[in-house]
Amino acid sequence: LSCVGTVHLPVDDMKRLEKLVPDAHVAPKRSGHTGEMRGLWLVLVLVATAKAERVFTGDQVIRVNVQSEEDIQLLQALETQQAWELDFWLHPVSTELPVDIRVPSSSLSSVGEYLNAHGISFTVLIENLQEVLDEERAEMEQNQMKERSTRSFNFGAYHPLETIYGWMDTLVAQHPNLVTKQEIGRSYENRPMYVLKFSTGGHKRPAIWIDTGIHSREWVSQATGVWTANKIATDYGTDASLTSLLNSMDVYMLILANPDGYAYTHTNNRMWRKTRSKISGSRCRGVDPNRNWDAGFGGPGSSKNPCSDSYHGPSANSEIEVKNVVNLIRGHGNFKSFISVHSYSQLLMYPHGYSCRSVRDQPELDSVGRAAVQKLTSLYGTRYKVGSICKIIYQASGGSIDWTYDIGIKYSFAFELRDTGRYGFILPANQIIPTASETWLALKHLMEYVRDHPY
Ligand code: 0X9
Ligand code: ZN
Repeated sequence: LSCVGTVHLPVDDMKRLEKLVPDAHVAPKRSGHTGEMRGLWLVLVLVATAKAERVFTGDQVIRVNVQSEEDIQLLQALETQQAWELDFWLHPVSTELPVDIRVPSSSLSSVGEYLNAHGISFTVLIENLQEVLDEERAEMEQNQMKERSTRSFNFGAYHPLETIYGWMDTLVAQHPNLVTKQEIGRSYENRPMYVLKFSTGGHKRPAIWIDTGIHSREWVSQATGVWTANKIATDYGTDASLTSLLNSMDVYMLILANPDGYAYTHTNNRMWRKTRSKISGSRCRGVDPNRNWDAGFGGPGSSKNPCSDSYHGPSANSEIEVKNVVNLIRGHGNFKSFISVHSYSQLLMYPHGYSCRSVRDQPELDSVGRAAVQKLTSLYGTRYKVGSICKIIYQASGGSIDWTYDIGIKYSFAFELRDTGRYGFILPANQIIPTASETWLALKHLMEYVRDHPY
């Protein structure tokens, strides 16, 4: 991959950065460009337009070194302005946390000047986002051909929605006495939303919920969901602890919690995070499905601007994808644990996000979380932080696990999987299986704890 680790770009090098970056709306005027190359560019641009797929040529992902409260305020001002179309992968919240920003190529010089003028330094995490995306796409297509010829499914690869839905049927067919597929409703664009239910019998046994991919661009989340579902199905009957768990409890997995968004990341915009619903009175589409739950809805850490990536939506549960889950959880009434899987940052979090005051079960949730993360780390040494959403990342209102906790599902957790920013949302496929394998140890610990602590 073309990613260079952390190439330090001192403030003095800003001039060089500017030279590297063509100005907004001006054709690249690098000296080496021949007419032929320009023709090639044109073809590439036309092909991309025909496919309606957004390209990120020259976009960079930068990591800003935050030193002071003043820096945070300056970055927050940067986030509120919309002219430069910045995509904050990690938001400016405290001096302890990095701030990662995808900067469109046309805004690189402006952003550079802004940071430079305020004496804020940064490093480049991804030099040319499109190169990394091209690599990811090529790898995916290669894998698709291989899977077709070998009639197999590669858990170490990213897959489009249709392939994942097809694989679900295979899993159900292979484990008919354990796994069923239930449609919990349709998405805004009328895609079915499937839950995989792992059950050995009984009626509405105490249950554990796991969802992945509520934010569509966090691909390692959905891929981890697929691997995990397969792991549960294959280990039942051989892993004694998992077997005992499934003999008294059910597990529900919603692997594509945001199917429209996921399809859109494959066809139109790899960086899409939200749903795809139309917002009346706005040219922008989509609601952040993790700001749309009925818990502190519309409060701090969510946006009322439909063009924002953290737009909370017109009302709580306005998104059918959220509503479908709410209906299932409420209708069931016996969920003991709700686990939502995101990426990235390597965190295991518990409620609340809408408030920084400790919840009643804070000590217990914290110690269970710590024990789970210890298991995770034991596999490859991957380091995780544990804490409440509000305290370890940022205040965020309308999140799923806040709602589930507040309706009485005590063991509500959210993961932020790998990495800590080298690749961010574009985690290479060769990290899927290691990520899923280590996460499994934490998930298993949480599930066993829930089994052993009925309430
Ligand atoms: O901001 C978010 O929604 C999550 N971070 S992410 O970068 N994946 O978007 C964190 C939210 C914590 N989880 C829940 N509130 N469920
Ligand atoms: Zn997320």
